[in-house]
Parts: sequence; structure tokens; C-alpha cells
Amino acid sequence: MATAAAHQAAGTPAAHATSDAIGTASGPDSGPDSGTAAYQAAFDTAVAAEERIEPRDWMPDAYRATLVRQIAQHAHSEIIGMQPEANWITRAPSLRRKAILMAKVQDEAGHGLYLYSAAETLGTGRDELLDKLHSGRQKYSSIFNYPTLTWADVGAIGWLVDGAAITNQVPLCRCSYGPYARAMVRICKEESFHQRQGYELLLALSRGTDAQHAMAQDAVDRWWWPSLMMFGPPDDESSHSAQSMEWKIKRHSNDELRQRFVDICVPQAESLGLALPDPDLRWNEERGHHDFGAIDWTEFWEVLKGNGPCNEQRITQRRRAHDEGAWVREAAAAHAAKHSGASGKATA
Ligand code: BYC
Repeated sequence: MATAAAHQAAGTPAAHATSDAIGTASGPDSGPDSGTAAYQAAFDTAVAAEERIEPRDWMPDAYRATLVRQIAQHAHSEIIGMQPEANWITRAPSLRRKAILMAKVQDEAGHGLYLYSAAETLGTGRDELLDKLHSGRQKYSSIFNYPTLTWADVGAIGWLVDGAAITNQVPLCRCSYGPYARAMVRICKEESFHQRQGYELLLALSRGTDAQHAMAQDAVDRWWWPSLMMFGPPDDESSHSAQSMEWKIKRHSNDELRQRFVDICVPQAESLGLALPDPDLRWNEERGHHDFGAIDWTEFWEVLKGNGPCNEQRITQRRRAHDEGAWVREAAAAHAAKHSGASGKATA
């Protein structure tokens, strides 16, 4: 059940939640009529009319479960995604670069918080989701299982990984579920800064010494293919796409977004003076898009199974951070309890 706090955290006006076209009086998923054809029809009509579904609206159980799965995976990606870049904070080559990188990594933590709050509006607590992440029952993006070997990797992550994330996430600002869509608006604005800092960093390296140029090229060579995998499996192997698009959670298929990303990156790589590591990459006049080479889907599925270069390291580090932060959560809870007790007395 979504709490008032969760509504607030996700920016969901409580008034809307009870006054929309398909509002229920009884809450998100309860009530004797839940799941009836009338509710289903009202839900379908609202989705077709591009109305937002809000936390207290009736929704099919499978819609709720799909959102929790996707939002949780997204939230986990944001907080696990802090690790590869944080690896370079102490070794950033200047104070300016260090300050920028610290701010970026902090932003990713904030994105995780918006998204966990959005998941809470669906009745799923943060503790439960973190537990599923730590025990391997929920996924995070495949991209964060690759190592950051040089400083140029920070640039490649900004340009390619944040670039792929924006391509995927801008359409999610129109997701049918209100709290997720609203969280995405803010996240996309911040990701856009991240992408530009990565591009600017790579440009500086590309125009630097021969060794710096080579380091930038090496980073792009290693991050290009994993970035294309971020969009998920090809459409004919994507188990969730068709239903998610029907529900207007996803607005485009995995392959459509991947193609869009390739088309955006080609001229940007030219401006950077860096090559994309794909001999089959070329403009196709007939299609009006770039053709590109075959993606190694065996590698993708292996990474998803836990066999990527850094899966073990990432999850071990995440569990350690969670355990070491236990005292902070306890202190915050004790402070909140004390504070609510004090205000309760004052009111009395
Ligand atoms: N990695 O049916 P499909 C970021 C799974 S990070 C891992 O196509 P769907 C950032 C998929 O979950 C970017 N798993 O799934 C942070 C499913 O398995 P389950 C995070 C993947 O959901 C810090 C199975 O494969 N962004 O922004 O329709 C620094 C079949 O796939 C991946 C998001 O999460 C993958 N790459 O489509 C910088 C965006 N791809 O769940 C940047 C929100 C697929 O049945 N998420 N799988 O066990 C989405 O848009 C969609 O969930 C996806 C996948 C396009 C990723």
C-alpha cells in the first residue's frame, strides 16, 4: 500500500490520486471490485487516452509487477553505477575534474532515491528491493559489470553510457505511470549534464597528446559494444517489450532505441576525432539509418547470468556499503522517532 510519505517523495499529488478518471475509493489494489472487467476497461481507456495512472488508481497486478521490476532494476543501476566512476574520484587529474566527478556520482545516488521512492508508491518498500538486489533476485544494468581501467573511461561512460541512458529514458518521461514519468523528467535533465561532461572530457583527451588520444580511443573501443547492449536484447528476444509498450510503460522497442543511439553517436564520434570500433558501421541511404555490426549477445546473456568481468566485485561492494551504513539508518530512524515523539507531545 502506498504511504502518504511515498506519495510525497515521488511528487504525487494526493488529490489527483483520488480524483482521476479511473479513481477508486478503496486504495491501490484492494476492494471487492478489484480486477473486475469494469476496472480493467477504465484502466485500458485511461492508458489509451494518454492519461497518467496514479498510485491509488486501480491497475492490473501484472502492470504493477512490471513497473516494480523495471523501476527497481533502474534504481539498482543508478546506485551500482556509482561504483565504476567513484573508482576514479581520488585519481582525477585536477581539482575541477574531481569536483565534477563527485557531483556526478552524487547525482546518481539521488536518481536511485527518486526511483526507489517511485517504487514505494506501488507498495514495495526499499528494504525489500535492496534485499532482492543483494541476493541476486533483481537485476541492474549489464553495463556496470565492466571495469574502469583508465581516466578516459570516465569520459566514455559520460558520453556513451549516459548518452544511451538518455536515449532510453527520455521516452520514459511519457510513461503511463505518473510517479515514474515525473522522476524521469528530473533524471533526464541531470543525465544530459553528465553526457556533456563525458563528451567534453573525451574531447580534451582526443585533442591532447598522442598518448591521451590513444587512451580516449581505447576507452571508446571497450565501452561501445556494452553501451549498445544497455538497450536490452533484440526485439524478437525481448520478453517484456510487447506488453510494456501496450501499457505505454515503454514507448519504443529495444532495437528502435538502439538504432536511434547509433545514429546520434556517429556524427558525435566524428566531431570527437575518435573512431567507433565497428567495421560494418555505414550510412544506409535506403533505410535512412546507419547499419551496424552484429552484437555479441552471448556476452550480454553471460553478464546477466553473473559472469561479467565485475559482477562479483560490484555486488560484494554494494553489500559491504549496505552493512557499513547500518548505523546511519539506525541513527536516522532513532532521530525520526524522537522527532515525531517530540512533535506529538507538542501537539498534545
Ligand atoms: N541489463 O524483455 P526485456 C543509468 C533484462 S543506467 C540487465 O527487453 P524490458 C546510469 C530484463 O530486465 C541505465 N538486464 O526487458 C546510471 C529482462 O529480465 P527480467 C538504467 C537487462 O524491461 C549511472 C530480460 O533482460 N536504465 O541510467 O522490457 C551512471 C529481457 O529483456 C538489460 C534503465 O534501467 C540490461 N541492459 O527492457 C550512468 C532504464 N536489458 O527482468 C547511467 C529503464 C534487458 O525478466 N529500463 N535486461 O529478469 C528499461 O528501459 C528496460 O527495463 C530495458 C529492458 C530497456 C533495460
